[in-house]
Amino acid sequence: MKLYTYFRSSAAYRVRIALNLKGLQYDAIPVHLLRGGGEQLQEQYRSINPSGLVPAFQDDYITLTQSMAILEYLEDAYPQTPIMPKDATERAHVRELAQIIACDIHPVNNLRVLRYLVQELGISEEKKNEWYRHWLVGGLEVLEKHLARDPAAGPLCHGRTPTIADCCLVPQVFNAQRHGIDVSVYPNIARINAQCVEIPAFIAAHPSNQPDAE
Ligand SMILES: N[C@@H](CCC(=O)N[C@@H](CS)C(=O)NCC(=O)O)C(=O)O
Repeated sequence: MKLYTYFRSSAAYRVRIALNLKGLQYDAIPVHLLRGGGEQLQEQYRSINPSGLVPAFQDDYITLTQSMAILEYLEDAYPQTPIMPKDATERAHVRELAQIIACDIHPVNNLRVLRYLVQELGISEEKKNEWYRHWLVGGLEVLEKHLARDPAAGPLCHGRTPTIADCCLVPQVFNAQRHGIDVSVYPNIARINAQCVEIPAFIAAHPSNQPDAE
């Protein structure tokens, strides 16, 4: 198995957590998002992932992009240590939580979007940071409301064992903290994150523990 990854990429971080939870060994192939204008945009990497984003994942004869598709593939192909509940309604619910992050928060704050705002639309660094904060804080507020009203939310997003929702939450909180956003104002998010970051699979997936960490 190969994972094309960047230590600080939150989408790759999701996949690293899932691989670790399932005890799967993989080769980490670093793709530097900033060096030389971005290795993710070079032809060599685009032949693997045409969208020029990390992660990309290879297993036997399959090449997959999109972190959420990779997480679901891992769950289907390697059912040991499940990261999804079995029940259909619970599964849908876990996907709902994960997608608040992966579909509603993350894409509008991606590097290429922020670059476009500054380089093509001429937005100042200050306005760019305001944009980032606006979508992140708004999304965390929504996620917090879901977790607060959900009887299935336990020590983790759904009960006691990590799911794909936790695989998404922890990297997003890492990003928020890196940008100086205080997540303690979201008690459920803060509590779940605090539990997760003690789990060895999450620790090993942390950006600072990656071979390409700077
Ligand atoms: N929907 C994709 C998003 C992947 C993505 O946005 N990756 C970011 C890093 S977290 C990236 O490669 N950014 C590089 C860029 O924007 O040029 C997924 O979930 O895999």
